[in-house]
This record gives sequence, C-alpha cells and structure tokens, in this order.
Amino acid sequence: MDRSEVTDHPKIQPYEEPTGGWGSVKSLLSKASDEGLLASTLWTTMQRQNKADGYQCVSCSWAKPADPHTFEYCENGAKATIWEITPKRCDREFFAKHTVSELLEWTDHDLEKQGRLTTPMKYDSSLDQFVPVKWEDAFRDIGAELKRLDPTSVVFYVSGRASLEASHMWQLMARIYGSNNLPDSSNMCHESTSVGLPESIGSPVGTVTLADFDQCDMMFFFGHNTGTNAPRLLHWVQEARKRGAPVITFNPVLERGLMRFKNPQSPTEMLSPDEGTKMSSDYYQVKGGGDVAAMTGIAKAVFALDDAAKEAGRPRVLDVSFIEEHCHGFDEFERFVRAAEWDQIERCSGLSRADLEHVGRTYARASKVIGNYGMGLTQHRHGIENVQMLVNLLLMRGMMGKPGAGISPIRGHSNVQGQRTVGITEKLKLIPVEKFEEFYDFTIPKEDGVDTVEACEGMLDGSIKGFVCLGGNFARAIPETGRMEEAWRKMRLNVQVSTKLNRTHLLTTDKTYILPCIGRIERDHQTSGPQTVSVEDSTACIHASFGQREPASKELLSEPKIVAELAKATVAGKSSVPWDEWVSDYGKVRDAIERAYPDDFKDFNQRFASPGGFHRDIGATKREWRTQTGKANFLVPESFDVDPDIDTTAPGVLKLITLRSNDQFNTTIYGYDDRLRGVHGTRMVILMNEEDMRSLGLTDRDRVDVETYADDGITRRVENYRVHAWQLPKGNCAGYYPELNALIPLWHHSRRAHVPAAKSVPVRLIKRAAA
Ligand SMILES: Nc1nc2c(c(=O)[nH]1)N[C@H]1C(S)=C(S)[C@@H](COP(=O)(O)OP(=O)(O)OC[C@H]3O[C@@H](n4cnc5c(=O)[nH]c(N)nc54)[C@H](O)[C@@H]3O)O[C@H]1N2
Ligand SMILES: Nc1nc2c(c(=O)[nH]1)N[C@H]1C(S)=C(S)[C@@H](COP(=O)(O)OP(=O)(O)OC[C@H]3O[C@@H](n4cnc5c(=O)[nH]c(N)nc54)[C@H](O)[C@@H]3O)O[C@H]1N2
Ligand SMILES: [Mo]
Repeated sequence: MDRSEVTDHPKIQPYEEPTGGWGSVKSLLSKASDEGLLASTLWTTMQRQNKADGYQCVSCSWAKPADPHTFEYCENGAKATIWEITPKRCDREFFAKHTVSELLEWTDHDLEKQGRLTTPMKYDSSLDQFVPVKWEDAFRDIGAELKRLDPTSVVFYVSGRASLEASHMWQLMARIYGSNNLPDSSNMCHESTSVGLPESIGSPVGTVTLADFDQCDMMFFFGHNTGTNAPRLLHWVQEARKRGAPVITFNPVLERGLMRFKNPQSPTEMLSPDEGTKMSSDYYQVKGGGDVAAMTGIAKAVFALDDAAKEAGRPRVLDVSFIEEHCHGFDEFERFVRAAEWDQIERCSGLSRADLEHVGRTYARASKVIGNYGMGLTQHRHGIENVQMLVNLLLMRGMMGKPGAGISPIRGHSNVQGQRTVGITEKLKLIPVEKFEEFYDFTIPKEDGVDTVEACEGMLDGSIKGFVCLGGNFARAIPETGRMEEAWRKMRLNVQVSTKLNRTHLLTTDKTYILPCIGRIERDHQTSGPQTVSVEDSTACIHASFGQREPASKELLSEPKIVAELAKATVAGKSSVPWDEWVSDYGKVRDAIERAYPDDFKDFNQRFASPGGFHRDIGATKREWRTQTGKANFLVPESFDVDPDIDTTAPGVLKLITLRSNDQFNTTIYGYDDRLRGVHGTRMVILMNEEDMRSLGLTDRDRVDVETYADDGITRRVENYRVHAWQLPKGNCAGYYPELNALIPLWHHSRRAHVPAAKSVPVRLIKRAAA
C-alpha cells in the first residue's frame, strides 16, 4: 500500500528557486497534459475561478477578493481544478476489471488517478467487486439498513468541501434520523481553534478580512506552509513586504513560500532575473512544539520594553487602556510570563533569548499586527494552548478588533469553516436546537454526538456500526491506520458520497456503496433551473459559486439531491422538511439557513453573489466579546511542555512532524514531487537533522523502519523509509501524511479539541540491514 516511491533514485535537494514564478507554470502545464486536458480548456475554466459570477476554488479556503485578478488562482488551486475537470473516468468498466483485493494494493495516487467516478456502485462480496446499482435501489437499500441500525451507532462524517446548502441539509437529515454523530474534517484540523478562540475572544473564527491584510504593518506566521497550502495569500504577504512590514515566521521547517516568492501574475516579476521577494524578514526554526515557549519569550521581551518605557516616561508598549477596558486575566498572564526563566524558554523553543528579544522589539514598534497560523499550532497535544497563547500575545498590545490587526487561523478545506456555521458539529451547544425542532417538527436527541476521535474509538469497541460520508477519505485521514482499517471492516454499513475513488471506499463492510456526485466546478440543474451553491472562506466571507462545466457523467447527482433522497428513504414522515422543494431550488435552503441564523445570514439570497462576498457577524471584530466574562480573556498554559505524558528525552526518540507536499491535497496525491522542498520521485522519506543522524549511526539515504515510541503495548511501524539530512531542529524529523498516519496513536491528540497531534509523534528509527 505505502509504495509511495516511483523510482529507485529519488532526487532530493533543497529547492533554491522562489515559489510562484516559472516553476509553478511548468508544474501546471505538465499536470494538465498528464490528465489529457487541453491547456485552452484549463485556462478558460480558470478565468472563472474565484470570481463573483464564477466558481469558488475547490482547493483551500483563502479569501476571495472583490476585485480579483484576471486569473485569481494559484498553482495548487489550478491543480485541484485539473483534478476535478479531468477527462479521465473511473467508470463501470474499470470496476469490472479490478477486484477490491487488487485495488487495496494500489497507492492513494493510483486510485484517484483513475479519474472521476461516474456511476453509483455497490460492493458484491461474491465477486469481490463493485457492481453498478440503480440510484433508486441504492437509496432504498441504504435507507432500509439505516432503519435497522440504532441511530447513535451511525456516523455522518463531512469533509470540508460540500457547500453550505448540502451541509445544512446533511446535518438536519442526521439529526432527524436520531444521530448527532456529525464529525467533520475540522476535528482533525482547526478544532483547536474552534475550541480555543471562543474561550479567548468569544468567536470561533478569525477576526481579519482582506482589508486588514491591506493595511497591517506586521505579520506573524506560526506553523503554516503558505506557499503550498494557501498560495494566494502570498500576494498579500508580498504587498506587506513591499510596504516595509516585517513578516516574522516560526516554523521548524524552512518552507520556501515564506522565504522567496515571485508573483506569477506579474509579467515584470516573472521576466526579471532576480530571486523574487524576500517574504519573511525573520525566519525562526522553532523546535516542534516549542511555540508556547517562544511566544512566552516574545511576551517577556515586550514586558521588559514596557517596563523601560514606563520608567523613562515614554509611551507604554502594552496597550494599557485596551487591557483595562476589554480584557480579563491579564495579571495571571503577566505573572506567568515574568516567572518564566529564559534558559527554559531557550531550551523548549530551541531559539535564543537574543532572537526572541529582537522579535519583541519588532513587535513593540508595530501598530497593526496580524497573527497567522496553521496546523503547526493546532495539531499538538497543546493545540488549544498554542492558539490561546498567540491570542494573548496579540491582546497585550491591543491587536484585536481594530483595522489591520487580529487573529488569522488559516483554514484548510474550501468550506470547512462554513459547514460549522450552518450546523455541522457533534456539539449541541453550537446549534440552535429549539429552532430546528420548532421549524421542522421533530425532536433532536439531547446528547452530543461523537467527534472524529470518538468515532474511531467507537469503531474499535464495536459501538459504531455505520459510516455515511459526505466527501473525504476518512479512513486515510485518521490516525492509527492499521488498527482502524481492521475495525472499519467490522461495521455493517459504509456509504461514500464522492467524486474520486479512494481507500475508504475499499474498506468494505456488510453493505458498501459509492455514490458519485457532481463537483462544484460543474453545472447543477434542478427542476427550477440552474442552481448556485455557496461557501464561507477563511475570513468569514460568504460567496456564491456558479458551476461552469458539464458534469463528468450523466448519471451523477448533486450533493443536495443525494442528501434529500437519502433522507426520504430513511426519515420520511418524521419531520416537515420539504426535501423535494429544497432540491428544486437551493435558494429555499438558503432561506432556511437565514431563518436559523438571522445574524450571520441576513438577506442571504440577495447578498451572496456580491463581489468579495458578505462578511458574517463576528463580535470580536467589533470588540464585542461573547465570552463568559464578557471580556477578551488572557488564558495561561499549564507549562511549555507539549507532551507532558511522553518522555521524549529518552535516547533515540525523535518527534515526527507529518507534512503535506506541494503535490497533494490532503489524501489526494497528485504526484510524487514536492518541488518546493526539492523532494522528487518519492514520499517515503524521513527528513532529519544531520547531527541526530550521526548520533543514531545513520548516514544519508540509509533505509529505516519507523516505530512509534509509546508505552501502550501496541506496535506501530512503517517500513523501508529513506532518511535524508535536512535543515531541521535537533530532535525533530519530518515525513509525509497520510502514509505516516499508521504511527499516530489514537489517544495522542489535543486534549480538549481532540485534534490528532500529527505534528509531534514520538518515534524511533531502526536502521535496516543493507539489501
Ligand atoms: N496544496 C494544498 N493545499 C492545502 C492542503 C493540501 O493538502 N495541499 N490542505 C488544506 C487543509 S485541509 C489544511 S488544514 C491546510 C493545511 O495547511 P498548513 O496549516 O500549512 O498545514 P501543514 O501542511 O500540515 O503544515 C503546517 C506547517 O507547520 C509546520 N510545523 C510543524 N510543527 C510545528 C510546530 O510545532 N510549530 C510551528 N511553528 N510550526 C510547525 C510545518 O513545518 C508546516 O510548514 O491547507 C489546506 N490547503
Ligand atoms: N498525519 C496527519 N493526518 C492528517 C493531517 C495532517 O496534517 N497530518 N491533516 C488533517 C486535516 S487538516 C484534514 S482536513 C483531514 C482531511 O481529511 P478528508 O477531508 O477526509 O480528506 P480529503 O483527502 O480532503 O478527501 C479526499 C476525497 O474527497 C472526495 N471529494 C473531493 N471533492 C469532493 C466533492 O466535491 N464532493 C464530495 N462529496 N467528495 C469530494 C474525493 O473522493 C477524494 O478522494 O486529514 C487530517 N489528517
Ligand atoms: Mo484541514
């Protein structure tokens, strides 16, 4: 399965070119030609990407400006488009040729590479194959099986791509059926944000919009690989750099996008021989998990500068009036920071006092600061504390709820933030329970459902018996691959609404169905005419998305239609939801969303196609703190230690960071080249510090097996990886997700948010004998 290597001689050397630039263009043209897609088709489609009257990109969730470029796209948005509009088809002939046992030997890349799914399929165990099934039969059989199962034993997972309309309908269907088991990809992603930010500032999402990026005079980047994962954001970073704004990055890995960038939309930059813009004014290779310590160091430096200013009678460095008027818990925070010792800060962060004091001075001079962050903060045992510490740092200088400043969690999937806004959550306190019950005349079970980790635990203990997924590749995205695959197969029902074949489809249960749907780039016709859907971006702006192309197959149904048919087959007569009426006109679903969430979605149908979208009602942007104290809360971490329960100082233990390559979107592997890190032809590498390598008796390109270091009686191991010397902090190593998910223990997650701690997995490397 994990043969993620396509050559015996992979080429691995750090990439020295700027991101963007010609490398991007070359990479795209080769992807399009691989898929057999005409460059002209690609360009025509791409012209409609991220436009008010076009479709919203299916890759990341970065904001869509009101005044877009002619081509408002990036290399990876274009790759995602190519992947969806590919002429390749994974059709009934394909399934007739291959048994499931055979397909289980294929890589993630090879499975998705077959192209778009075209036909509803059902697993036939006597043939060990998927065979075509009529839509009506599939809905009837799935409905019958769901009725046989206890609703609380069924999980309704959602990956972050489905529209606001489909997602809202999905969660109503699950709750009418009797299940609040609505985990989503956010549970593996920004849940540390969704739990952490409401406690700090009373908003579950970021507080900045593009207008703030246009005027900020400094940015922090903690643990986000912008060049690969939200490349269009680089334009705003580049503009800020041109204005002279410092950009200070903390990341154990030297990520090219935050080092050098050339704007592929600027002919002058593309033709100039220079190296592009220097993106981070300062780049600090913090130790994995060392961010709380690093931020404490910065805060300590700010306190020292404030002391000096106070003494000299100069203007204060702390925003004293903001703290007094708007904040709670400052004194405790001050005590924590002042008590922290520099030698401990240096040891835990891996950074020097001088460097952190330099950052403190830069921060003290700035007046409009944005704190950006990604998985490098959220995917830790201490994910919530990481997020809240960054908020503390911003609050001390009043950098919240004013123009040009605020907190910026950079979300992943293109609508992951919006799905939560319209009700996808296992937590009842986050939805308007009484409204749903009153509007649609049914009763919602009063216990929270399971999140992703709890769903996995339920599979292991046998209490979860059915999985119905709206997109995604759940079994591949979660930790503990080996044990979870075994547990998955013991379930009774596996239903996957998907666009491409993936490994989760192949983990067959008593009944297994693949329900192929149209994608967002495609036109969606229902009885009232062409339909529009909508998404929320990372800056809480809602946008319309208009399909552009003919669907990949005549047999495909839209996601809202599939949800409605599943609902009619399962919960007919149990509520007054007008499923058919909603499917005939998605505008009616938007009216229903507005009715349930009037503050966020006022005049939804009138406003959602306006350029730049419309902004949701986020209290913290107006300095309204919807917290229990009614203030913005300074929240103090217990310690600097990310993994207090694992002795990572034991000899030979490294903390593994699982990464995405530039040639992947989550479990979708476009190819084997991580151009921006200079890794070509393989994903089976462990990048590590040269000194660690020497002390473990390894040399470059040695083959190793990797084992999790955990004292729970379970062996977790991946085999035959190749080690490479890389500029990483001592004690860390890095490699690619999802192949390395086999190593992450299920219990190794952010304590309250349950986000798997994919950025600090304790491992040992075992050298293999030379072949
Ligand atoms: N092309 C492409 N775009 C994507 C995706 C994709 O797979 N491919 N995925 C989408 C999704 S769902 C998401 S959630 C986002 C993910 O986007 P990111 O948030 O960028 O997630 P990762 O790629 O996992 O990498 C996070 C970064 O954190 C760094 N890091 C690791 N550990 C630490 C640490 O302890 N401290 C600090 N400061 N940094 C650390 C890593 O070196 C890495 O650069 O991107 C979205 N966009
Ligand atoms: N070790 C480790 N594990 C991780 C992470 C990590 O950094 N390290 N990151 C985590 C994160 S941040 C996330 S978000 C999860 C991702 O987890 P998921 O969201 O579950 O996974 P994806 O790979 O995005 O899902 C890809 C599949 O979605 C389907 N799909 C694509 N487009 C559509 C569509 O329009 N409609 C429908 N119905 N289906 C569609 C296709 O069939 C495709 O195979 O993984 C998590 N797992
Ligand atoms: Mo994500």
